[in-house]
Formats: sequence, structure tokens, C-alpha cells
Amino acid sequence: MPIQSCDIFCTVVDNFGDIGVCWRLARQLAQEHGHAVRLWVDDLGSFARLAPEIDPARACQHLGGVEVRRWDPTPGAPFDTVAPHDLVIEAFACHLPESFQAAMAAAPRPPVWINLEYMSAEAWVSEHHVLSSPHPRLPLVKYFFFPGFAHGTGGLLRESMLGAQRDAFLSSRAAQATLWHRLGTQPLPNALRVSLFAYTNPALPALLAQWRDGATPVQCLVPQGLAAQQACAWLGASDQQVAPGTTLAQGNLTLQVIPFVRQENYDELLWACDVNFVRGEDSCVRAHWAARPMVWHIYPQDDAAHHVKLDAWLERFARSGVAPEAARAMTDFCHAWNSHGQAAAAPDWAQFQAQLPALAAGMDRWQRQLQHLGDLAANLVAFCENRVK
Ligand code: TRH
Repeated sequence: MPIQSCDIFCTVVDNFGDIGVCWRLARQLAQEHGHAVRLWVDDLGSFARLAPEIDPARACQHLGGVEVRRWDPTPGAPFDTVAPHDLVIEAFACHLPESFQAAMAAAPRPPVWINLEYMSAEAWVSEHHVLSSPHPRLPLVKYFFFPGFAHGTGGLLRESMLGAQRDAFLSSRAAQATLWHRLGTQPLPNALRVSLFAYTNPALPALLAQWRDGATPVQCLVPQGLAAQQACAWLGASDQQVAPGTTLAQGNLTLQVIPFVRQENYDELLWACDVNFVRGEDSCVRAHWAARPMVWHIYPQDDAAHHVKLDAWLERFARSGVAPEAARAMTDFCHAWNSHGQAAAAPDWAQFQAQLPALAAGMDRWQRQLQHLGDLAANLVAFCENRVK
């Protein structure tokens, strides 16, 4: 039976990935699947960085066809009495309010309950995807839904119009000019354009030095935030200078701090660059669809679990048909960027740069393969509709 409505619960652990994934999924379910979507978010301030129309002071508001509600995930905190929608998604194992769980169990047709997990390229994901877990007390079943890079996973979020939007942007000088106007700068002629979205990174100074001293001019666009602070400090700027509009040039490196753009416009930045440094989860997925050489700063976890995840992802790329030397350059560079393996190894930009054409071809091939997994939102809807009696 069709699913017509959905509740998504999101808690912002840190940074922007939790709300970034939930907001993207919410919009897609509303706009492409026609669902009535209610997105529950605990931190509207973080949300407003991705969607500036969001007013952190308002407990209930509408944006992009989505009803946005503030909630307090603290156990025992009061929660609005609402009838649950057909589909209930708890993002990244956040805990649903007890009263809402009781309302789900009491509904004439209990909703399909999904725990949307974090993305991973590891092999075990296919075995755990859509496993079920009965509630210990209530007559409810929760399903674990995993984004992933292989058949048997939920695939990756990808809007149906994304490819057409990218093609339109790349063939429109006006659209590109609008992006540069928004970024507050212009493309430098003959420079390699790099977007740099990263956490504070011990490997960053060595990379900046290689760009400064290298033979190729590099225009590095760094969104306001952690990496911008670190890079500007390394280039000798004061804290006050770490603001959009700052340009710092040394040798062949021109580093420009750009504004953190709204989420819909972030793709355009990736499309406009020759190489994209991304981090976390959502920006990493977007860099795949941009089909440009990319470098992933994976979200650090305890016990170096993120290094296992990074290697699983690198191995999948290496098996996608990319030239072996390009895969090796990608692996070496991502290892150095994530202090993995030979921890002291500095990133070797020259090795990476020499493989840029092969990496571009490889990323394009891989992202086409990944599209065959289907888009996560559509896969999720199909799974849930099959669960509804
Ligand atoms: O911000 P992230 O590091 O987020 C996360 C969180 O740390 C989370 O707790 C962790 O679990 C997860 O990573 C793995 O990186 P991510 O996931 O890429 O999210 C960033 C979002 O910000 C993404 O939706 C893109 C968006 N964005 C913009 O909207 N505008 C911008 O200018 C930039 C640079 C990003």
C-alpha cells in the first residue's frame, strides 16, 4: 500500500551531517514522493546554516514542502501529542519520545518504523540492511536501513533531477556567474580550482605548502569553518580575517574563504571545482555525484573504526575499473589526509595531481555504477510500501 506521510526525527550530534542528511531526505520525500513530511529537529540553529529561512525561535514552520518541528530528545521531556504518520524514521538511532512510540503502537495501522543508519562501504552492510528488531514491550517492529555502495544496501541519496541540474549548470555561463557572485569571488584563469571542506587536519599545512611551492596555480575555496581557521592561521592571518571575502596568496596558492552556502547551492560549488575535498557523510555523497576527483576527510571515530570504513570505500573505488595507478594515488593521498597507515606520511600532492585525468574518468565511471543501486529515498519508499498491509 502507498505511504503518504512521514515523520523524520533528527538529533544534531555535531557539525552538519545529521541534519544535512535528514533535510535532504525530507525534501525528497515531500517533493518527489508527495509525502506529507514532518521533520523533528532538536537544533534549529545548525539547521539554519543549511537553510537560512529556518527561524530557530519558531517551534513549528514550513519550508520546501516540509513541516519543521523543534523537539527535545531528552528522555522524559514533554512532547506534542500528534498522530504518527505512515512512516517513522529515526535518524542515526536517535531515541523516539516514549509517548510517540506508544501512539505508534496504538495507531489503527502502526507506522513502518525505520532506523536510518550511517553510510558505510563495508561488506557487512549488505548483511545487516533491513534487518528487523521487535520492540521489547510494544507491538512494533523497527527496521535498520543502511545507505551503502553495494547491491543489497539502501544505496545513496540522489535526487532524480540531479544529473540534469548538473548538466544545465555546466552549460550555463549565467548559472556559473551566479555561483561566483554568491561565493563573492571569481575563477582565477589557469588555476586548478579546489573546494576544501574538512575538519581541522594535521596534514593540511603540508598540503598548503605543496600548493604554494608547486608549479600549478591553485585556487583553494574554503568554506568558513574549521579548515578555514586552520588554513588562514597557517598563512599568517588573524582570527578576524577568517571571514568570507578573505583572500590570502602565497606563491602559487590563492586561498579564499567563501560563505557557507545553502545546501541546494553546495552542489554547484562541487560542480564548479576540479577537485573536491569533502568530509563526514552528506558532502562525501555529493562529491560522488559531482564526478570529479575527490578526497574524503572521514568523520573520526573511537578505536580508528573510521580507518576501516575509509579502506572499504577506497577498495570499492579501486575495484570500479579505475586505472590502478590512479587508485593507488587516491589511496595514498586519502591515507595521509586521514593520518592512516604510515601516520607520519605527508600527503603527496604531486602524485595525486599526476593522476587527476584518470581520477576524473574513474569517479565518473564509479558514480554511474552507483546510480544503478537506485536512490536511497526511492529504495526506502519501496521497502516501506511492501511492509504495509
Ligand atoms: O558536517 P559534517 O562533518 O557532518 C557529520 C557530523 O559530524 C555527524 O555527526 C557525523 O555523524 C557525520 O558527519 C558522519 O559533514 P557532512 O556530513 O558532509 O555534512 C555537511 C553538510 O553541510 C552537508 O549537507 C552539506 C552541507 N553544506 C552546505 O549546505 N553548505 C556548505 O557551504 C557546505 C560546505 C556544506
